[in-house]
Amino acid sequence: MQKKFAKAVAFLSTLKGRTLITFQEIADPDAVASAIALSLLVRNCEVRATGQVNSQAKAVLKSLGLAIAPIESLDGYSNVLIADACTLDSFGKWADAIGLFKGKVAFFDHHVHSDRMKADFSLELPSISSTSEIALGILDAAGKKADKKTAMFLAAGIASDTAHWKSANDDSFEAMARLLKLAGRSRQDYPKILSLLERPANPEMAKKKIACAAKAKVTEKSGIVVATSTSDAFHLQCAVGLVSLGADYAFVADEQKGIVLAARSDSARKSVGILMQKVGRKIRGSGGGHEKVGGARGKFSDADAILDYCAKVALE
Ligand SMILES: [Mn+2]
Repeated sequence: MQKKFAKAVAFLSTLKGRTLITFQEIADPDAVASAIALSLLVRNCEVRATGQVNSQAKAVLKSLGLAIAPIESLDGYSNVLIADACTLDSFGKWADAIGLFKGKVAFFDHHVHSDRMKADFSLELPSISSTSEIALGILDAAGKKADKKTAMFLAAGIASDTAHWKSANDDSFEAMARLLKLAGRSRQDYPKILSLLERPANPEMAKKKIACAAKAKVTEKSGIVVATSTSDAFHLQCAVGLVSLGADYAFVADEQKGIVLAARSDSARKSVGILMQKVGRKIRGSGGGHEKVGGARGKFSDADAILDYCAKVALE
């Protein structure tokens, strides 16, 4: 791992000209934090958003007195660095421009995906629970200490991406302890992070999650429960909702958008990212994700047939 971080430092030190650092369209605290951390290592760079940041990232930015402007154009940049994403379709309206970008492109990510973008450099570490930990590893390898705000943001990135430690490992706890000391503004940093990440529930999301659960189909084999359903919004939250009701694996499809989102329980064994690579191939698109959540995008006209396929691969 140390060698990989050192390679990333070496790559970053070769960059010439202006550098854009960005992340997925609806960026979470992990994406924004790792982009900000990488910016400490690149001369002449700007962190800009491809779309919006989510409500948690917004809350953290506001509490730290930071703001991130949207990308206006790729003209004038010699390099584009991507934090916490590895596929072009993550970038919404900027997908084509980033795909056609003539300068250097690199990504730093912890997702697994079957359709990774081409890059001049990539650091892909799916065994690490957040890109914030990857960014901290790169800062360490460069001998650069995170300032207080960056440390606080990285701590929020880890807390949010590990879903409050559910997918954490011993390294995550060590990184978190160190970041909280670096943030060091008060002894209240951790409760502050938790309060920023706990955004008020969105009533529209609650309605979609309940409707999705109400029409779910349940399959059980040898004690493993798979729930499948459809929704036209908040797909991932719907899948996570089905898992919170007790499903080991949950898949939520949307025929119109050609997507399937998935989640699994802590006790289920299969990597959702790897399952969704299979599902992505099945729907003539691509898929991937994390150990416990993931998604696939492609084309299908029969959601029931695809959801049956999802249940089959989860149970086989
Ligand atoms: Mn992440």
